[in-house]
Amino acid sequence: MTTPHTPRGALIAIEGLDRAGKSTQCDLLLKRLNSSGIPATLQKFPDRTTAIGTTINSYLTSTSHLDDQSIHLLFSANRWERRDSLLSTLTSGTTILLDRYIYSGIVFTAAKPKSPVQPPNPLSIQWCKAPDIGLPRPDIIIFLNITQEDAEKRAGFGDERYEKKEMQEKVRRLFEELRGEGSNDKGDWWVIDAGGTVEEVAEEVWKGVLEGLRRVKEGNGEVR
Ligand code: T5A
Ligand code: NA
Repeated sequence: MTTPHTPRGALIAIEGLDRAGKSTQCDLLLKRLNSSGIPATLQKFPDRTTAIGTTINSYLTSTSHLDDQSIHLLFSANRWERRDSLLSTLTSGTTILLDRYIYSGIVFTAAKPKSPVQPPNPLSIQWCKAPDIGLPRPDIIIFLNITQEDAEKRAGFGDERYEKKEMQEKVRRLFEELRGEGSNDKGDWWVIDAGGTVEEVAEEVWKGVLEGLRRVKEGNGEVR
């Protein structure tokens, strides 16, 4: 006898440069999914509500200092502390939207200028990826692509530590590098022009989400 089971939810990451409109799109998407009868929830990273997240928040708002390696590991730990809850939510049939995930974690650290006191190549992409190995992999990564010019026009740009032109340009190049790797691998990345109106971007994001849901339906039920 077969037991009826709930198909798992999809794990959908929304990534992009600072001010690309990730949080705006996540909020719209959450409403659209739930009103379409697809149970969904939102998980933002960094999750500033936990003890680790509080430390990350004071670092980002420049009220505290940490060395580059320590803050990198804290960003990762902030994802690990949510791993069990992500997995049980997916298993219960609820789709999860991730407002940033491991990809932001990798590129924002790897984009940092090298300090003369660090050992050789301490912030290589390989080093940056290591602590996140074993976290659930998204079914699709929706990348909101915005020009530096458009990002700077948006409200709030420049408030936090990494919102500087030079840093953002490096982040942009590193994201391109990561996407290049992903293109050999099931086309995980879904790149969207985020320079349009909120509604235009939302329509494109929706297509990416439907693709993510389709992949889960056709998959073997296991989280990747
Ligand atoms: N980080 C993050 C790491 O270094 N390592 C990690 O592991 C992780 C997870 C904070 C920083 O942490 C770094 C990366 C970041 O530098 P955060 O908390 O996600 O990360 O940052 P936030 O400040 O919350 O978000 P962003 O700056 O990235 O902005 P969003 O979410 O991309 O943009 P959003 O939606 O808030 O919109 C920005 C403004 O633009 C308007 C909105 O109304 C808002 O005013 N807007 C639009 N305007 C015109 N047209 C559109 N289509 C628009 N869409 C939005
Ligand atoms: Na945001």
